[in-house]
Order: sequence, then structure tokens, then C-alpha cells
Amino acid sequence: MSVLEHMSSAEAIELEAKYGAQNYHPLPVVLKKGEGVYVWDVEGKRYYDFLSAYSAVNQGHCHPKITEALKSQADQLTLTSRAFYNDQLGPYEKYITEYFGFDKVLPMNTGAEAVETAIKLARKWGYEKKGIPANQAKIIVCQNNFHGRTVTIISASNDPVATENFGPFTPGIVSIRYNDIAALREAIDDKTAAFLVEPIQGEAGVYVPDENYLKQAYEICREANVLFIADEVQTGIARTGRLLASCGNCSCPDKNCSGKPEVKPDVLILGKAISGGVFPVSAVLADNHIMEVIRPGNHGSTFGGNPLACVVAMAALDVVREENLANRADRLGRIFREKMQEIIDESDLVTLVRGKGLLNAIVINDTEDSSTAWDICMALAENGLLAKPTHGNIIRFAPPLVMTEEQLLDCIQIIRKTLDSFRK
Ligand code: IF1
Repeated sequence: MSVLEHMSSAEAIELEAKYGAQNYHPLPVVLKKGEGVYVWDVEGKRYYDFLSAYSAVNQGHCHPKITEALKSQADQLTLTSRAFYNDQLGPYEKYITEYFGFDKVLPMNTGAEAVETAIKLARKWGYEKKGIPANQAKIIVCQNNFHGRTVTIISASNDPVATENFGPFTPGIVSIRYNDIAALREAIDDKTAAFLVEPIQGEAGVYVPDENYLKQAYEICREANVLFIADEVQTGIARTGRLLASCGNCSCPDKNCSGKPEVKPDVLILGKAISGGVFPVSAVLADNHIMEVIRPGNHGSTFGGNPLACVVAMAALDVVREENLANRADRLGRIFREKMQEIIDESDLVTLVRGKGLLNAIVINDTEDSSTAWDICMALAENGLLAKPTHGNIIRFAPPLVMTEEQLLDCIQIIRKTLDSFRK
């Protein structure tokens, strides 16, 4: 075995410090193996994964059905580019458009690429269908959004860490307060092509908007002939207790979106767990009257729609239905918030818990620039649970949706024990 196979955590961290761009500040945990809700570090210590690679591993680490799909396709055909057809893309496009109820899909790879695709689609629709004058289309976004890291996407960001010294920025983007219907109505004019919104603002700190915010925003967009674009890269794929967070309080018995969702976005952006974290897959879905503005040569990507991505995504989405992950997230999320509230009632360290399904966060009773949230996450890791602060004093909790109630209660015990050790 190569020397690297016996590498210690310290050696791995040292290699990254020496040879890697320092674009992250990870917890000092070096992972080697993942299975279901567990991950192991190079020293063999086991942790509960309470971040799920930012909601990309909803189906649990290395789900056998998904990895099996990857392995069998990998020996068959991995990439053709779109210069030719391949035998997996058509079946995948049929599968995913029927799964989410749209006419067409444009396959991409990362979430940011899908967001960029949605912005290009909305602009082109704005010029060719709505009649917006050339190069004057506007896209409305929300403050404190997170849609990715490309220059156009950070042009929509108000996070100085994400934007400083990356200008000049893409024009045509209007930013409004999240969860503010009047602000949306006020911002829309005849040059507005679309409203791009996260159904829950994940990175901002798991901000769940008012109950009827999405539906009202959707209706305002309808009336004003503005495309409603839902960025469900993080909130989609059963994470929030529904197949899509924009489904709202659908009446579907199985919450797997077999019924009529409360809001059907004009453009739906998916990523992360669409592949169960096994392979980079993202997708933009829309109906014909919108997607038809895209014609050969307008858009694409080398890997977009490759056979590996197709088979992995179909297996990953099968798992969501077969294992009823939306219902599990809904039920376990309620238990999680209820138990966290009991801890909050007994402690002055945590001020609140918020979230939907198994996308939750706690707010630590300290300043944004304090290290308390980080210190708590370091102590959680010591106690066998991995989580990471989002902004300053907020810790996001997002375990794989395949977690059992018993495992969840075990995790809550670890969180309680850890917070108790910080009791002031
Ligand atoms: C990082 C954050 C989460 C997303 C939404 C698009 C994308 C993301 C709603 C882009 C990606 C990831 C990116 C990753 C960490 C993680 C993240 F902290 F950055 F903001 F989840 F909240 N829309 N989110 O959440 O998708 O291009 O990454 O595939 O950049 O550190 P991507």
C-alpha cells in the first residue's frame, strides 16, 4: 500500500495547507469512509454526519443502489459529450421531467451552473417572449441569498466575503428583502424577467419565510408575467419534509409530490442530492413555452447529461421515493425541533431552533464574531457528531434523511451533552 494509505489526519491537513488553495476553513477532521448516516476519519473514529455535505447526501453516504448504478455504468460508457446522443440521456430526461412534472429538462453538473443556466433562460425568455428591450432584462433576487460562486451569481450577493475584489459585477440584478411581499411588488417593472428565490435561505442561517410568502410571490409573478425561479439546490429532494420546499403544505398523502404542489415554479433548479452526493448532477426544469427559447448552440457543457450522471440521478431519485424520505424528514424534523426546544428551555446558550424537515439551525446566544459556535462544533466533533456554523453564531443541522428515530435521539443526546459542557 502507498505511504498515503497510512496517512494521519495531521499529515492530510498539512498536505492541503502546503499544496491546496486556502478557499475553505474546514473543521480539523479528515474523513476516509462514509456509510449511511456515519462517516469515519483516518484514525477510525466514527461520527454522525449532521451536515450531509450541505444536503447533498440526503440518501445517506454511499447508498448501495446509487453506487451500484455508478459502478455498472462506469464500465459501459462514461462520457460522449453532447456532440452525439447517448442511450441514457433520453430515458433520464423522461424520468426526471415526469418525476417533477415539467415538460423539459436542461442537464448540467453543479448547482451554480444550473443557476447560471436559469438566469440565461429567463433573460432569453424575457427578450423573445415578454418583449423586454435588448440587454435590459432584470432579475430580482433576495438579500442574504446563496446561489453559488460564479461572478454573475455573486453579483447578486450582499456577502462581502463572497464578493470583495471579484468585480466588476454583472448588471441587471435587483436585490430585495427576503420574505417581503411588498418589496417584490415594488421592485417588479416591465423589464423584470424573473424572480430568483430560495424557498428557505439555507446559508443565511436556515431562514424559513412566512407560511404564504412563496405562494404570494408566485401569484405576483404570474400577474406581472415574471418567471418564478425556485433554487431548490439545497431545499429540494425531500430535505424539508416535502419533495420540494416550494411544494409548501401540499396535501399529498406521501409528500412525494404525487399531487398538486402549492407552488409550481416556472423554472426549477435542482442539484446536490439529485445524485445522492455520488456524482455532480444538476438540472433546470421548465415547460415548453419557456424552454423552447433555447436552441442548438445557445448553451451546454461537456459533462452535462453524461451517462454516469443520468443513471446515478435516476437511482438517487428512486431511493427518495422507495425509502419515503420526504415523510421521514417531515416526521424526524418535528422530533428534532421539539427536543431542541426542550434543551433551549433549560439553557441560556441557545436562543432558538428553526427549520423545516431535516434542514434546521440553532442560534447561539453570542455575537456573530464570537468563536462560540465554532467551539461548540469542535466539541460536537469530539463527541462524535459533525456539524459546522453557517454565519457566526448559527449552527446548521442537516443529517442524512435515512437516519432512524433511534439514531436521531442519540444525536440529540450528543448535542445536549455538548451544550451542557458549555453551560455558562
Ligand atoms: C460552498 C454554502 C450551502 C446552494 C444553493 C446553489 C448552490 C448552493 C441554495 C450552488 C451551494 C453549497 C456550496 C458550498 C457550501 C454549500 C452552501 F454554504 F455555500 F452556502 F449549502 F449553504 N444554490 N451550496 O446552497 O451549488 O455550485 O455548490 O453545486 O460553496 O462552500 P454548487
